[in-house]
Amino acid sequence: MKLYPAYLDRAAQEALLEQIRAIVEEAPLFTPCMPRSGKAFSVRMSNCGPLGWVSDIGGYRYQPYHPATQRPWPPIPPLLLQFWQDLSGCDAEPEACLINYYGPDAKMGLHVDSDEEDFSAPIFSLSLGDDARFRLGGTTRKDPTNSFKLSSGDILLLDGKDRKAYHGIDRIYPGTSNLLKAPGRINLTMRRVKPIKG
Ligand code: MD3
Ligand code: FE
Repeated sequence: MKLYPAYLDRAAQEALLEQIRAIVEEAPLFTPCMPRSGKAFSVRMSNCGPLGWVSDIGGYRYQPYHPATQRPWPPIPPLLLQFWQDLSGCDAEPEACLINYYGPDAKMGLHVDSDEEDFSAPIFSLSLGDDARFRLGGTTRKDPTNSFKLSSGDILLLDGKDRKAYHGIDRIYPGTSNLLKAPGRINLTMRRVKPIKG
């Protein structure tokens, strides 16, 4: 894991946020639910890029279109792809950028990201808005965990053994940032989905 605290200054955060606002106008936030049980997530989501991650009663998967509008996801902003190029050490581009929106009470339980077909590329995470408590464990649920705060403008790269580690968001600290118009947090997570050829 590599943490780049405050990688984006305030001006860059504001510029990126404007681009994310345009994306969620085209591809509105939806409320995913758990496979089988149908229990709603507290986090709302959208995506950009050729593939987007969705979860509904039928399962978790990547698909090229929005589950409600059926339209293709908007492209990943060039600024984000530039950050990926500068930091990821991966020549291939990510196909998916998941946009997670946390209201003040939202959280995300411990899980592993395992719906991708490629695990050699790192996962790239960028935080905007209120601080969050992030928890990272090992490759089994029983492994000990560490937690630390993620703040607006921070970038986190998950590579090596952390790529398949359990992780989650315990809570949001509402009112710790004034970047968004209301309390809450946005996390952008770029992933390589398809195997890298060559
Ligand atoms: C550690 N999102 O969307 S980002 C997710 O802040 C997700 O919204 C959290 O977990 C969020 O799946 C955490 C940081 C992150 C992303 C992927 C990871 C940490 C990770 C994959 C493996 C290990
Ligand atoms: Fe995850």
